[in-house]
Amino acid sequence: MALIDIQVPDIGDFDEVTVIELLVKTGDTVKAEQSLITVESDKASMEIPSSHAGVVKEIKVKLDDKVKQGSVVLTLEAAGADVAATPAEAAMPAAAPAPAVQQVAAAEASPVAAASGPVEVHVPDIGDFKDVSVIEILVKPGDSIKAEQSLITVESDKASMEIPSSAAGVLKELKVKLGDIVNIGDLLAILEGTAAPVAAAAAPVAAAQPVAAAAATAPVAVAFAVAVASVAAPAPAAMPAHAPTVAPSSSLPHASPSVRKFARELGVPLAEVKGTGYKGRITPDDVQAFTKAVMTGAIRTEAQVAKAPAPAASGGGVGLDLLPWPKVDFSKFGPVERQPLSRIKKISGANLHRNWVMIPHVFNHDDADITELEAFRVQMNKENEKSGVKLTMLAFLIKASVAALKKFPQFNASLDGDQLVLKQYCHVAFAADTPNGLVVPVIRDADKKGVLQISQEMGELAKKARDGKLSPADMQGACFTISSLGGIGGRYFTPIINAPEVAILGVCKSQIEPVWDGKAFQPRLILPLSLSWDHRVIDGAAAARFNAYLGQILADFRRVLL
Ligand code: CAO
Repeated sequence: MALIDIQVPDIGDFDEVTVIELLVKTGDTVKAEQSLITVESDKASMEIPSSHAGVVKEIKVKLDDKVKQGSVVLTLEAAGADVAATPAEAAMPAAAPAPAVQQVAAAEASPVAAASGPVEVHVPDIGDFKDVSVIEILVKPGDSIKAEQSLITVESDKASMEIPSSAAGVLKELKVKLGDIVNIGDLLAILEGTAAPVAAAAAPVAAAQPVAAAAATAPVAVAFAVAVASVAAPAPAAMPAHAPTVAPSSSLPHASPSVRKFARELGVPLAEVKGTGYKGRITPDDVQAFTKAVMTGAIRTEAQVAKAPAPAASGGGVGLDLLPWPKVDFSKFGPVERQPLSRIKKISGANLHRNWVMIPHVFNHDDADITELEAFRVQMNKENEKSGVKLTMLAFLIKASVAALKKFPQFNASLDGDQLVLKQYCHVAFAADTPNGLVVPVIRDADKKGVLQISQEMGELAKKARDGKLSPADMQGACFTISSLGGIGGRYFTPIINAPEVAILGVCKSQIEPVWDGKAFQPRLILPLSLSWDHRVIDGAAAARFNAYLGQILADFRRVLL
């Protein structure tokens, strides 16, 4: 093991850059090429990689330090073989002279550049970098552009940089879009030139002028960004030979290239992320926290807000315009334990939430007299005790619902845009409570099955549900759902419609109640029914008729035959 100093390699034209992020800490094991710190100038940020693999012994820089080529970043305890193979000095070669010409973007040398007509702006020399992607567009057609104003941001895997305009004028046309891959000389934009290109750009820099010389006369902020990422490569030429102007304030959020990449992979709009890092820089944790907040609905991205209808409070529409979800540290009030939601709960929760928010639910409550039906069920179960199949009240309810669905076809339907899809089949689902959450298996073609067969299939499906063995096919295609809490208790409740169905029947515990028969109160077994229905499809009168009909069938099942 040998201790070696990892130094800042050639960073092009830059004298000094600021350390804005420490990406490793003492004791960390780093790989060769792993980024150690992020440095930043006014127009670019880049990560400084390690030239060796090893363990970080001591970090020699801190946030806000100014560093330049040769500054020691940290001391590394490197493996012997690594040291021998790539001595520190060799791994980060000093700046080689610029490999070739200090190139000027094609248009800058072109005669049109000085005219007041259209001016082409090309990607200037971006050093050794090829195929960098456009990650931000900073201007739009119609904008008045100053010379040197940044037009786009491009990014390689370790550096991001802004590409400035070589001329002033009004932006007529942008020739690149987000995600495009660009290289030196590519046409970026067309300006309606109102002024000559900046002086330095107008005069092409002499061929074979070394970077150092160019830097002395025309340092460009982005130059260093491309210089360091490639350890083995010779130092690249500087960026465009524009004379330096006061850098326009960048609208770019402060984040290192790796954080930008991370955000892009997740689709996070960095401009909306609040940075908690040093001087407001966006850290990977900030991106993660933002993603979590959007996913939990605590915040909405600007794009989501733009898509949503105007908030009701502003009188413009019906957007929910909700407050963020309260963030409470419950442990302040007493001990707590956190449990992750089960997969089923997460999936069903998201579906229930959508259905609750998107469907205008209305609820009808009614009672069915099931005195005779229950007596029949109990009698049948006694007679068929040995068959192994128990007739359940829920199976009768499914059969009764089928009859009601046939009589009121708009209940056996789904909305598809502005069309109602009326189904000619009749699959009925039932909610089943399982240790992992609620699932909704389906009895297919319930209209073609007897109550006994429905009972048997329900038993099998309920067991599969409890064992977590339901297949997606077991839970698809339902026309109508029944949620029975009858075995548990309660009077009425308001179940959430299982979209894209248009109604759901909730059933609670039956009990003996005194019912007036015109002469006296009679003890009758009364089953409470709760029907939730989608008011976009069903009217209140139809819902009341559906419930009443259901009640009649349950009171006298012979009606099913009619
Ligand atoms: N009133 C009174 N008692 C009832 C009843 C009712 N409406 N329905 C069932 N029961 C009684 C039965 O008679 C049976 O009693 P015994 O054990 O004494 O015979 C007991 O409750 C269990 O009934 P069951 O075996 O017929 O089961 P079930 O059909 O009621 O329920 C299933 C099956 C899978 C639906 C149930 O296990 C379940 O998961 N229910 C919860 C559904 C749920 O969570 N819904 C809420 C979703 S939110 O929309």
